[in-house]
Amino acid sequence: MALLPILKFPDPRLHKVAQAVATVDDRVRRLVDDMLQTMYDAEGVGLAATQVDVHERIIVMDTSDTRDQPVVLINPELVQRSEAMSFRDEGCLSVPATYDKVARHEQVTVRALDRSGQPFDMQCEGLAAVCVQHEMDHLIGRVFVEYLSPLKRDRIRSKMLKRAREEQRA
Ligand code: GNR
Ligand code: NI
Repeated sequence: MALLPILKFPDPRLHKVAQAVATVDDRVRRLVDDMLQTMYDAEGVGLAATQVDVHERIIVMDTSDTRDQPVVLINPELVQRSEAMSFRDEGCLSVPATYDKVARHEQVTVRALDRSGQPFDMQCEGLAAVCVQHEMDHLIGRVFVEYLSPLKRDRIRSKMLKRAREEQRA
């Protein structure tokens, strides 16, 4: 297993659209394992392949308190969304130290392939529902800051570019 570097906003590669996985083979399983290790190491609740510069429809998540319930979603599709929406604070490993409220469907059902290539449905609510929608946005090149006002987004962009410059000098 390996830790993968996570792209940081405003990297243009975060806006690429991921392609469906054709076959769930050992290559995909190795990537999934590396993504899980990267997610746990970064203390995230989810990670989309886009964030590690792999533009395939793969998500890993773990919204358990005990951090021992990994979920793998390959070629995920939302098959149900509640009409009810709610605003919750979101953060993103690609936008460190930035949190703001985003409107999401309260409940969603996601259909995906697991790591053995078997299809399954998962009903989500609470943090898991927020996380699934956040990760599926990554797969279509969308970062949560795009839901914020242009003013906030530009402030975040400037803050991130400043941090990147400082890290380069350090
Ligand atoms: O770790 C994460 N926490 C989080 C909190 C609220 C809403 C969404 C998330 S996802 C984020 C990890 C990440 O960036 N996934 O793409
Ligand atoms: Ni994210």
